[in-house]
Amino acid sequence: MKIGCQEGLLPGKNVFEKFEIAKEIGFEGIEIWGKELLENTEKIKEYKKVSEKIGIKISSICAGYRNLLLEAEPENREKAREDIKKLLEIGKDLGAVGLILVPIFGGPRVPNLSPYKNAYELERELLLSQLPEIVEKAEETKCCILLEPLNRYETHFLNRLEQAVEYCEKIKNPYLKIMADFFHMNIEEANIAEAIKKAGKYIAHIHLADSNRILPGFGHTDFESGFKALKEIGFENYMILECGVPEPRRENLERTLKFMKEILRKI
Ligand code: LER
Ligand code: MN
Repeated sequence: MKIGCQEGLLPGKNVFEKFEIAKEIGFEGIEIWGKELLENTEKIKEYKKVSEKIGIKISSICAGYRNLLLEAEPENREKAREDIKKLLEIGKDLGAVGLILVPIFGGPRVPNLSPYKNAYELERELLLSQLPEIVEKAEETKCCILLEPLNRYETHFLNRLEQAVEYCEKIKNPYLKIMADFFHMNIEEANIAEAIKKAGKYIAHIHLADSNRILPGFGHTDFESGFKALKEIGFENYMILECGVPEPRRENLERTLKFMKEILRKI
């Protein structure tokens, strides 16, 4: 298992400094935000150059596309699909494992057409009707679509890993995978380790935060049983920090990395 960090958590005035600090701390990958990559192609070149020069990989791209796949307006959904496909191309160029995809934030935006179909039923079908097009691009670029379940306060749609597994099983393409976020799992899963084991073959990426969404080791989440489950499923990809970092930033990032490495040594 490789441990990394989202770019935004790192101290440093620019991309070069941030990547340099990440390398010095001992991180093995950096997750970047997708929005700027779509707006400025120079940024893609910069990430590529810096990551090669410093010798630290771009693990993944976090969202950044316009709109959402489950919006009510077809033109908005089309823009989302267009950007997702562009980001997959960029992900290929940068060697990222995948692009994180949240189908919808908040409540439903499509109407409740009961008794024909309620909003949730329509959303499920809407997602299934759009996934083949983007997963085909994921396969072509070898950059996975990483479905991310979020807690109930952030989305009504995918809250638990088992719900994301359903889409992987229906689409049946190895480039449609799941990312499991410890912060969301801590709220939604009855048992994090069991949820990881059940979704095992589809998990390709991890987000790490403690119960209070601060660095692991600063809250009360039991990382040991979760990491054990990841080891059991043979997970070898990135676990990326996505959380608040109290000051002093660098020292606390170092402290968390040590905390996680100790757990990994123990299990
Ligand atoms: C949002 O809470 C989250 O976990 C992000 O990874 C969504 O892209
Ligand atoms: Mn996350």
